[in-house]
Amino acid sequence: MADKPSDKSIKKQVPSSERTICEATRQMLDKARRDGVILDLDRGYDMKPCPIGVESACCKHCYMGPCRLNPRDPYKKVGVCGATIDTIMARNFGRNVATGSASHNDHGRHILGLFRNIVEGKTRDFTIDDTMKLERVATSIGIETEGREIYDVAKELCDELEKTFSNVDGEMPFTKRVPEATLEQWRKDDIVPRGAMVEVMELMSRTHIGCDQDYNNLIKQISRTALADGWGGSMVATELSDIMFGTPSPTLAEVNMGVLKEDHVNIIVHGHEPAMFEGMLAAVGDSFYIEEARAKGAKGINLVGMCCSGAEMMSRHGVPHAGNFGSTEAVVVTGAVDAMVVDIQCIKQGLAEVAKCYDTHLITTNPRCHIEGATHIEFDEQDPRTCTDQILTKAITRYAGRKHPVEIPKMTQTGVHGFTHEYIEYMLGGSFRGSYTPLNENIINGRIRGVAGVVGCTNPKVQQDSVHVALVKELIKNDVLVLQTGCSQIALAKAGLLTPEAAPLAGPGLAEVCETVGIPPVLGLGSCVDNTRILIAASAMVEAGGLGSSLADLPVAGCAPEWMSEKALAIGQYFVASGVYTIFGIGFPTIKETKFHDLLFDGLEKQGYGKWGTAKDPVEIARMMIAHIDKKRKELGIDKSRERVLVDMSDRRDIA
Ligand code: SF4
Ligand code: MSK
Repeated sequence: MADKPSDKSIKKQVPSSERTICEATRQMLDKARRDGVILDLDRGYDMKPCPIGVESACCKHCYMGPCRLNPRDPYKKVGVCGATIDTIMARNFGRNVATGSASHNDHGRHILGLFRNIVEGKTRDFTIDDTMKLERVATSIGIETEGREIYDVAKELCDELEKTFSNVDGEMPFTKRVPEATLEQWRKDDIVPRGAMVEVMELMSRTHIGCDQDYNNLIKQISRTALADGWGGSMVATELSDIMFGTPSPTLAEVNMGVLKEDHVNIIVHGHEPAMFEGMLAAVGDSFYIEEARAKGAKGINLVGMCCSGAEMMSRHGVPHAGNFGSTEAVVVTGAVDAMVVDIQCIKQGLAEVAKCYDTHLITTNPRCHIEGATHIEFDEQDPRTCTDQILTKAITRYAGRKHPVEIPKMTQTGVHGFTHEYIEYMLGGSFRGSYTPLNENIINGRIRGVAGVVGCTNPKVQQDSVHVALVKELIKNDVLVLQTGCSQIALAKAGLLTPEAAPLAGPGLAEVCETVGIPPVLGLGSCVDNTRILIAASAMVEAGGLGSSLADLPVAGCAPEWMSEKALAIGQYFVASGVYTIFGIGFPTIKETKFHDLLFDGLEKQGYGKWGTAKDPVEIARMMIAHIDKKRKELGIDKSRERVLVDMSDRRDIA
């Protein structure tokens, strides 16, 4: 029996099946309740958020306040300083975006630091894995590669990408990948990101009391800071991780809690940066520790991932995945987790309490993320084994002395993961004529209605995974090809939609393409930082021709139906500023019929950008996304082609 947490309790509880559609998580929630352990899924139901905060109608940017405005009559009152509801909402939104952008840029800067250490020969435990990708990325930002030594190119790439963070003027290196018409619009409005540090700094400065108090002006710096994430730090993180650890290609992987093994030492890695996980992957193959584990009665050491670094390692190496953000506390309740090892972002502090209840080692490894009550063993990329060896020793010792009965939900789903923008190009065009033209042609001829990015977190405000799954089913049924990342991808993988066998769930046109090419109707592209793969794929669609000249012309839409983080808001804003209609479920931190809300949900589109949308019901969200895709098809003059639905043999040959 688990040790009960001391004086914590919850007032309201509903049947576990109402908290999640993930059967494994539901089983563990029931067990936690029996064990007297409180999980986030119950805390989330019990918590009643402040209604003023939910609508972003409060300000605590100075201590003349905090000031609360009336969300039902937002123009009746202003803050002590005179700030209006539009200023207050814009500043709050701006600071959310600044934090999200800072998180991804901090991640990207750290990845760049590792890359520099490799280039300068300061670390021997990591290397350059994908030289072809290195050359491709270097070429994309104008670095000459012909006839040069690979480390010479890498050094120049490193110096160039450093500007992503340190530039104080000019344009970020990866903006060279933005379609010309989109980039011109950014130049016209003076929102091309310069360097991430200056963008975040300026946004924080402009949101100080008594500074930028016109939401129309603030939105420009908000967009610039968000673009510094998508076309900056996040893109650096994804591209350099591919270069160092290998560019993913489709691979079969197992998902869900059944990947844990009762007779093995189980180690879960959860977080966002791949370096520590790569270090663990190398260490668990060490015969010394395998023998140690066997000497303690285990059959071996089982390394699995969770959340986004799990999604990344699954895409790249096929490492099994135990579940998304909504299951990270629940998985500990199995009693089978000997160590949960974490790095940065989306790691609930509640894990410390749950881990204590089941004697699981919760181990923090990153100097930027300690957790009170966890053991900190710092991971040093120049000496990874000092950290990973201690983790292995602790996990093996915990296995040998397991005190709690083990109950592992016997559920796994096998799916195809590891799609990239490079692979989409290859799979549709073949190795000799790799191109996005076949994708565009299938959109133009109407077999594929459009493309949707469905991404983001899970949030205990709604039944875990339910909105993701219902939304994606509705989209593919209507011939919309779905690209996925992050915790959303794991939700759909658990629901069995990341297999080619899911093609019959798609509409007739999309199903034809999937069956001919041999792909699922839902393509998993990795972690939340890998949303940049969607940006690059969309840019390639513009370049391939026939679908307009800017990203805003494409028949595409995005959604984060169960979002919860500030990173999600930064991602949403970089998609909107790039030209994409982006819908958030759960709710949105603005008040309807205010000027700032109208700007985000309508005005930006009139200026030539994308726009925000919000709805809670998955079918309603799908309807909004499809209506937007159809609107773009009409503007492109390709709306008539969808009238042809029958596909004959010659059509089939054309699909591939
Ligand atoms: Fe109130 Fe203005 Fe201070 Fe905000 S900045 S807390 S609205 S006085
Ligand atoms: S981990 S930001 S819950 S996707 Fe990237 Fe998942 Fe959202 Fe965190």
